[in-house]
Amino acid sequence: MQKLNFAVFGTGFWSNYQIPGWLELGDLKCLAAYNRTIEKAKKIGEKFDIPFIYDNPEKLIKNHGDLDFVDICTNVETHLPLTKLAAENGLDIVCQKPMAGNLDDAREMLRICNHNDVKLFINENFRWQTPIRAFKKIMDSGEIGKPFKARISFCTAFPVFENQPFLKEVEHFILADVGSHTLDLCRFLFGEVDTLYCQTAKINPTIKGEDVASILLKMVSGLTCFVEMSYASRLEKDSFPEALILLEGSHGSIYLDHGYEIKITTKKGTVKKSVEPQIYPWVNPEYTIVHSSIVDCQRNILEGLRGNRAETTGADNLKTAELVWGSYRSAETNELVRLQ
Ligand code: 89V
Repeated sequence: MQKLNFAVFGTGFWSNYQIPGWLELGDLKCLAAYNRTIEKAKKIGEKFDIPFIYDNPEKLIKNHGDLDFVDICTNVETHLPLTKLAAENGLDIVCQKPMAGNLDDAREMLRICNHNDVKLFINENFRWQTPIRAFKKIMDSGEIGKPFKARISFCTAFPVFENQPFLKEVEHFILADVGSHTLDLCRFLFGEVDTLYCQTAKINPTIKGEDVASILLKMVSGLTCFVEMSYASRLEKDSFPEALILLEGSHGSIYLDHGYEIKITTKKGTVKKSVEPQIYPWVNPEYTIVHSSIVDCQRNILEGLRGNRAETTGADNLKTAELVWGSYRSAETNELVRLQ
């Protein structure tokens, strides 16, 4: 297998997990890292033995004609300009979620990549979590009959701003940051969306954006799905960073509970299965399931980079972005938004 060389753009919190995720897959070399604050890039360079460090992305690309792709994990407003830079230089792109800071930018990223004939993938990892893959398998087995109703919850009081302080300043917070994941889960499990209605709230007075969102979706299949997310929820058991999912079907239900436990209930009773993720030594224990799923997501993207099918392409993730920005529109206008 041909070894692929890549550069990482952005050496903040997520690069500590994105880079070792790639290195788990073998046949990959991180040649260079860029960050606008060079000291941060140097730190990550030392940690992961990256030979070339830059505070100028143009220079990085100019100096490294041997790159195969770039992994963009900078703040969201730079996703479009960095995608443009990489695409115009013929490099394939892997970009952190949310894809862009608005729908026009997301569409433009896709257009630029198509125009320059380079591949674009979004590092959307929640759908790669081991319990969620197991959940889908059980659903697809038909054991609970025809699904008609679901609920996806990501409600927590986890102090997310300690690791990602910039999230305090963003105008669009929870729908963009967490909704990108939960709405993508909805599409992954239940297919495309017909209509949605959303309400948001800001509970934490020290942040700029919304920290609570409730969305009711009607899927093309007819199933209704309630998606709720909150960083203002002080609950008996904090489930961060797990998404809890309940699905009801004509013959029973499936519940993905805290601690990676799946409960299948039919007329015969309830069967419990524990679906633990693989734990890598470099994961942050507060984010285990999310960081572990990075490897499976990147393995699939690597397939895509090598010319095979991958799930979280730019074109696919644009549909998730349409749900995120459709939810903002619904909350703003207090109206139902039609997707199809
Ligand atoms: O993946 C993310 O963007 C993180 C979360 C904690 C939701 O996993 O913000």
